[in-house]
Amino acid sequence: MNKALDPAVLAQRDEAAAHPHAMDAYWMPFTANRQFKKAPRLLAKAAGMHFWTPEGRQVLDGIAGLWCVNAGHARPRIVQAIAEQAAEMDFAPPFNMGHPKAFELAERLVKLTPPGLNKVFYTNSGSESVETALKMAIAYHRARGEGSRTRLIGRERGYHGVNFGGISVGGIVANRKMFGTLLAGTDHIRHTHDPVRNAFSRGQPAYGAELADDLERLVALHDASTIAAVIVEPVAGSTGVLLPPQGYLERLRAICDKHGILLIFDEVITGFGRVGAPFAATRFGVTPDLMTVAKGLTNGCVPMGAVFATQQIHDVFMNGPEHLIEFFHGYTYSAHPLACAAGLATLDTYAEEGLLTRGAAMESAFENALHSLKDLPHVIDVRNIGLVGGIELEPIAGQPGKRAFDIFLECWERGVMIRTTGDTIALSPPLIIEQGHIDQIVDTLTDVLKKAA
Ligand code: PXG
Repeated sequence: MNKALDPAVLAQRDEAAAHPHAMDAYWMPFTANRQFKKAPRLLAKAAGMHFWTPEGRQVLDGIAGLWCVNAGHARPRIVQAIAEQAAEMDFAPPFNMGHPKAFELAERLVKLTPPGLNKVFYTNSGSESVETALKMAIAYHRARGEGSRTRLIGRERGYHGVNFGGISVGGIVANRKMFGTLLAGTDHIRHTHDPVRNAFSRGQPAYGAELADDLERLVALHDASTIAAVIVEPVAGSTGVLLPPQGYLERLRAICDKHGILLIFDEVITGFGRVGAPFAATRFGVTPDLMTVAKGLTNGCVPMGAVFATQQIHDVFMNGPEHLIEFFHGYTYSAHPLACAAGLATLDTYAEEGLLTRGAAMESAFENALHSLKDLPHVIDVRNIGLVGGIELEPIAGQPGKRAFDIFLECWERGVMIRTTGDTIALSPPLIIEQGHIDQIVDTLTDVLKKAA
């Protein structure tokens, strides 16, 4: 039943619209708070490809919530699994205790991961997955007698969540500059964005594999014996949808192997079907040593993240006295029963509907639609893979980010939710998207870009 038409829901909605809550107390994350509170954009309901505002206005979800609701909103099987789990067992301590669904979910997950990544450590977010992977990398080297390998290498423009480790290896200046000295002993390789050579590439750009050699520069500077790991997003999302140049990830893998450096793929965005395969590692045929995920793991319904590790990394930890904890790390809500139930139901939904590869089937339709924007005013690049797309706009002189933000506001008014980062529009719709939705997104963008010119 469509609850939007349920009289009780409509009455609640009228009530909410008539008496909006005061907005002072809530300090909103990654939001222009003052701008928002002057003209709030409230969401009250979601189903399938859509949100609805409290007044009942329908908005097409062009970004899967926040790159996470991969199977679409309010999928009955997932909703039911969460409700049943809450009633059956709301919480179970994860330290020295377990519950069946935590093990079942891990077994199911490692059937999807690239061969070799067969251990699962649960967290509650992408940021926590990143911290966990970085700690695992340093502790792994120490446990195998190479305690000098503590340095963590990220990449310029990288996004790895907001905790101290993640912003230290991350490369987005606004996320770093306010927070002091960050974690000691990090460094960054160059980013791969090269609009001069690669603008309007379809899929992986042709130029830039050699940028992986920047890791050799850091090895020469710091010596490999001090470097624990390199972390990259196989496709960078938050920084504006940057694809790996052809051959780049393979080269990074080879340099890591040559120097005994662990390779971490941050697949918080790319995991669970976003790039047309279960993981970007699957799609690109490059397997990391550690892989971080979150978001699509539970279809965004209950917070959950995870780190996948190789047998070899795991086994290095398993060598002290058997009654002792092997890895001093974990969270109260690791393997939360509601999250595990949501995760299992999410994997069922993905499998039943073939969603983990649907992005590949829809890729050319999505690609053609996005690239039809190529000649519109101020469009300087279009990038895409699977069901993720980036449309880069020329910034307004002296007002970086403003052009894209205005486009975002206008699309919202016209019933399409997009995401912007700097002057790049990011699209990452639910994987259940149909041609009609693609047309609606691109037609709206076409009108708005023309009007804004
Ligand atoms: N790693 C990557 C690659 C991410 O994209 C995180 C870690 C952190 O995840 P949590 O669950 O702690 O937020 C992310 C998160 C955007 C946007 O619009 C992207 C993210 C979060 C919020 C906004 O680009 N990615």
